[in-house]
Amino acid sequence: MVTKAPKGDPVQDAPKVVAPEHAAAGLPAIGRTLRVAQRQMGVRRTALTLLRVNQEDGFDCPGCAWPEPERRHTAEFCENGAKAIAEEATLRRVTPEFFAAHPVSELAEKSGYWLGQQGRLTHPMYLPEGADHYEPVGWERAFDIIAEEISALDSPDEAVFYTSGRTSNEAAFLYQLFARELGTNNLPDCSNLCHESSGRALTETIGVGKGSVLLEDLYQADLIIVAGQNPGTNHPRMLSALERAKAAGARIISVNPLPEAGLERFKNPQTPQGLLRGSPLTDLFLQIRIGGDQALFRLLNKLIIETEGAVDEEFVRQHTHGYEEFAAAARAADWDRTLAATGLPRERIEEALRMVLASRRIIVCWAMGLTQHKHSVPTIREIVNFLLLRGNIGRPGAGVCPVRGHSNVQGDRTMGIVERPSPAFLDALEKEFGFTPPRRPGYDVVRAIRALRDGEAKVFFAMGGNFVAASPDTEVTEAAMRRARLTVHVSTKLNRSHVVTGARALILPTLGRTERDVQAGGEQFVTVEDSMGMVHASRGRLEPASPHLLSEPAIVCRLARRVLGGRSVVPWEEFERDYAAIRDRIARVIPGFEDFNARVAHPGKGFALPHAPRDERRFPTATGKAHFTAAPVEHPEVPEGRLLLQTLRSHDQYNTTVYGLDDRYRGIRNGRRVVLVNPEDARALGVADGSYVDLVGEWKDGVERRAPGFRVVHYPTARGCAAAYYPETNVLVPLDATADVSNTPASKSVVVRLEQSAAD
Ligand SMILES: Nc1nc2c(c(=O)[nH]1)N[C@H]1C(S)=C(S)[C@@H](COP(=O)(O)OP(=O)(O)OC[C@H]3O[C@@H](n4cnc5c(=O)[nH]c(N)nc54)[C@H](O)[C@@H]3O)O[C@H]1N2
Ligand SMILES: Nc1nc2c(c(=O)[nH]1)N[C@H]1C(S)=C(S)[C@@H](COP(=O)(O)OP(=O)(O)OC[C@H]3O[C@@H](n4cnc5c(=O)[nH]c(N)nc54)[C@H](O)[C@@H]3O)O[C@H]1N2
Ligand SMILES: [Mo]
Repeated sequence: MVTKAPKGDPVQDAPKVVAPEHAAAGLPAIGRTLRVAQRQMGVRRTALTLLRVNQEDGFDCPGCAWPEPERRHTAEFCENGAKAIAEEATLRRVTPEFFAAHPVSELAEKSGYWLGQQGRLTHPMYLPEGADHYEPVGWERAFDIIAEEISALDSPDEAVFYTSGRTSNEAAFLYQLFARELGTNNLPDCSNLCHESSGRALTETIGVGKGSVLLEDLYQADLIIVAGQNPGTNHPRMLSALERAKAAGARIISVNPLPEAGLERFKNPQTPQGLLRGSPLTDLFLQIRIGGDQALFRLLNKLIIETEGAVDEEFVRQHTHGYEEFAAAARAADWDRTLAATGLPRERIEEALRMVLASRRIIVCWAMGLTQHKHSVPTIREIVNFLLLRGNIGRPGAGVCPVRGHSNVQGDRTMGIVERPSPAFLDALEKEFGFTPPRRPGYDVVRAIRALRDGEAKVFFAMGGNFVAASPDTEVTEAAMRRARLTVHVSTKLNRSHVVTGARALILPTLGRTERDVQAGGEQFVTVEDSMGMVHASRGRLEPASPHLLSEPAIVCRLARRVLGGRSVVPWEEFERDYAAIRDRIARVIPGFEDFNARVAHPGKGFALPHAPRDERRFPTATGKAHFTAAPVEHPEVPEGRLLLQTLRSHDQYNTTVYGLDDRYRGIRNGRRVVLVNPEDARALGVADGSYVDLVGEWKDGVERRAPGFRVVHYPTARGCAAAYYPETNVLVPLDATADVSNTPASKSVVVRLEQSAAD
């Protein structure tokens, strides 16, 4: 057994392990917040910036998509929101001199953490074919290069336009408008890697692919189930909402293979008593095996159906379709198979059932723990079945709550960033602008990678994000990217996608959320939509990181003018001048945005987008009713001697942006190459705590995927399961291992074996 770290980045490969914490937030979080922020921004800028987060006249936190409460605190942000802001408002800079000093071949050897730590991008940069150094380039020349490569394509479908979820509504609307006027629906986005499974399952069953609850509903719920989500790290402000819900009488069940600190106890830094004592949040912890959720909810559904008077028959009769077929499938659910699939003791499920039956109003919240499996779509449909049975959709205090990731990922979809747009949306675009948008479906993320790999796509353009690091099957994805003719990234910070490029590459530096955006028509603001369908304005206040930055809307407008030239029928110049002109068009194209400008004119006064199931118990499906569905129950099969690995986030990262090397709540310090393994499994496999292993992925294609040099940490995860951080483990997720229907990479269920790391 090797007990020493293998050679590698000495900073990153020296993890230390202490006991995990059992409570989230509290005073240490405040202290840490300020220290982290001051390191990047200095004291004065820290105070100025953090006080503007999520305030009525300030900017929307670029962290997560959790909504802001009506009554706001002066400090309406959290430790991790502050890290996201510090990362953007940092005083460090990546200048042309930096690129002159560091060839791309050298940068490609650096960790993502190192790249991100270098600071904000200040100039448009160009990597000519065959060159090893990025060089500064003027904006006009940059757009010429893109136009040159796009006009050399045989079809607009050879270009791919990716979006990450920080892009504002205004920029997103323009971006899809440009792609469609060019003639393609190739608009993959981070949703394809994220909540696509939720969108697909919900659209099919309730007719709207978004959550059906508002913040107020949480405070009225009797029971909140949080499944496959780690809010203490990824949506910390949700803990305040859960605390308030509990104070109003709600009970909470958490369903997770890991005991996550935030769900155990929450020390609210905004109330004195919270700081002192902290409140326990979870009433019942179901430590489920990875991928066991569909089986769990199916059995609960059977038990509800078999309980006299438990089904809301009136609701089922009036508002739903497919009950009989579903009920027959549910009755066939079997205790033994469920216990095997979930790894749960029978008493725990019985306790959960008692809590369900005692609750009139139930909300189910979830995130990536449910969406990134082969059977994610049927799992989420089963949750819909569960809620429909007792009439828990379309009444206060009840409903579905997929907790979205990026701060505007939901808004981007609303604006038409989607590779399979609805005919109604395309009709509205056509009517408003007078060109004929393409009707062929475009590529999602996985299909875009295949197209690049196979030489069918040649230009890759990204509005934000870090496509190469966020996508699965790192080696395949990087090779695909290198085959492109041109790769372009509109970015704020340096990342891996800038150094694994096509033959030519461009980096287009842009303004962040925190920064002042001044155009010919004056100072601008943008709008965003949170996880609960609330739309509001966001206005940056800081001086831009460099005078050479353009805003995202300005970049799209200039790109469109240059690429489309005289054949465009869209007034790009007017849109760049004044974003109100963009909002006027959004108001005419997208339902729910009527009087858009008037409704966001008053600071802090956002508005809720309509949601038929929530507002009127109306289900815009094919039958006009909510659909029960009866998919066969699945769960991942794990061969003897193997573990089921989930790839997840540490407390010190934002997706591929690594803020630091600690995962405080889980007791991991100074390192990210760790694999959490249940001590019993570790003993059975003969891997000692502190030893080093390679994670070797096993999949049906027979290709061996290897992530070398992970320190084993004995950790109380569910039996048979393991956990390690993304993106270091993306190399293990096969491109073709995706969720049925949604095509989302199954990055929470990777079968691996642990191999001793080679001694050095
Ligand atoms: N600070 C910070 N905030 C973020 C992000 C970030 O990286 N950092 N990312 C943002 C984005 S884009 C997103 S999508 C969200 C992600 O938010 P989360 O979904 O909370 O993120 P993950 O770290 O992937 O955590 C997945 C959780 O699901 C559990 N889980 C894994 N497999 C299963 C399963 O089969 N069943 C069940 N029941 N649970 C399971 C894991 O143990 C873990 O608690 O957060 C957003 N907010
Ligand atoms: N194995 C595994 N893979 C996963 C996941 C997982 O759980 N496991 N999660 C998936 C999920 S849920 C998601 S959402 C994706 C995330 O995928 P992406 O959204 O593509 O990745 P991010 O890491 O969020 O992107 C970070 C980059 O965005 C740029 N950026 C930041 N702010 C701005 C801005 O305001 N404007 C612009 N133009 N650029 C900006 C910066 O340059 C930064 O380097 O990853 C997915 N990949
Ligand atoms: Mo996400």
